[in-house]
Amino acid sequence: MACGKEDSGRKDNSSEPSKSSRLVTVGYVQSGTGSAWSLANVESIKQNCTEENGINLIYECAEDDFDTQLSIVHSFIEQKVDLISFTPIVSEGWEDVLKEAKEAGIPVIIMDRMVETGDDTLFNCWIGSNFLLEGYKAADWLIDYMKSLGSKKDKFNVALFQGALGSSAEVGRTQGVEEMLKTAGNFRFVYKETGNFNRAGGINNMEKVLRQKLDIDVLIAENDDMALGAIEVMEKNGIKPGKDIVIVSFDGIHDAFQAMVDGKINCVMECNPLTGKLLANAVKTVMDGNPISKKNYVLEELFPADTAADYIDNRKY
Ligand code: GZL
Repeated sequence: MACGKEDSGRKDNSSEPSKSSRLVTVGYVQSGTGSAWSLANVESIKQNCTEENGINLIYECAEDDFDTQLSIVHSFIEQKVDLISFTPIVSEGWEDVLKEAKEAGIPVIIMDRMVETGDDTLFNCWIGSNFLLEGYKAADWLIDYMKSLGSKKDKFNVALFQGALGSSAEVGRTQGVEEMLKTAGNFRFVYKETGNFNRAGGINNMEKVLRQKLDIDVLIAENDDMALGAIEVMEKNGIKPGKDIVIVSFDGIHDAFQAMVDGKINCVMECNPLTGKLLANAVKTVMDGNPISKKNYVLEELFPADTAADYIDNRKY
């Protein structure tokens, strides 16, 4: 199928078959693949954005480099793809390239993380998670859990391992947990650093916490890969994860559920990566010129450790 402008379904085509019934060329660029979550997300997109579903997918990965991601989106515009989609590494800095796509008449679907452009006409729709709510839910659970331990401490020391700084996932989770725990009054953040959503980041930060001889009651890791890295370091140093240090994490990958079953993580806030079908459906809707909500939130739940055994066998990532 030509992916030229005239074939991209943006004209009135009432007399022709639905454009979405013909192959649509979609340029998709993933932020990176450094976490199990992102690998599951890529798999879901590749499994659903297929020719059987009317899509010719051009898949690229920016490997967590924002300039690379921008240049890949520019290349999609030059290739005159029918539609552009991406998971923005960071929220800022998207105005120019999105204006270029708009001027080229190429629709844009943003996945997972959000962009901050101040002009939501620069994209057709967004499908992803409510990261602020994720942070609130995780913190809310933690407040009750620490109360249930009956500790005599008036303040709990918290280490926060943040995700990729400036990503809406990191911004939302950080804001959510900080607001809730500061309001609760009996938590203080004694360590706060990014671990870039990867296992090495969890290892490096936990080693730094130990070098600084910080007395930590709680670790909040903004994704499971960092939590699992931290657990590795804790166990090497005779610290019992989930007991000596309460651990709350985000994503809900299988290994995190196993860690909860093993008593090493106390609670996981799910962040659903299985959005490939939602993207494929949104492509059809947009290319047919049908209305679509600007923001589409995926469903996700909070999993305290005592529920993990009931769910682990059904986890899909
Ligand atoms: C959140 C997603 C985050 C995950 C990390 O939707 O952008 O990026 O929480 C991933 O695991 O690296």
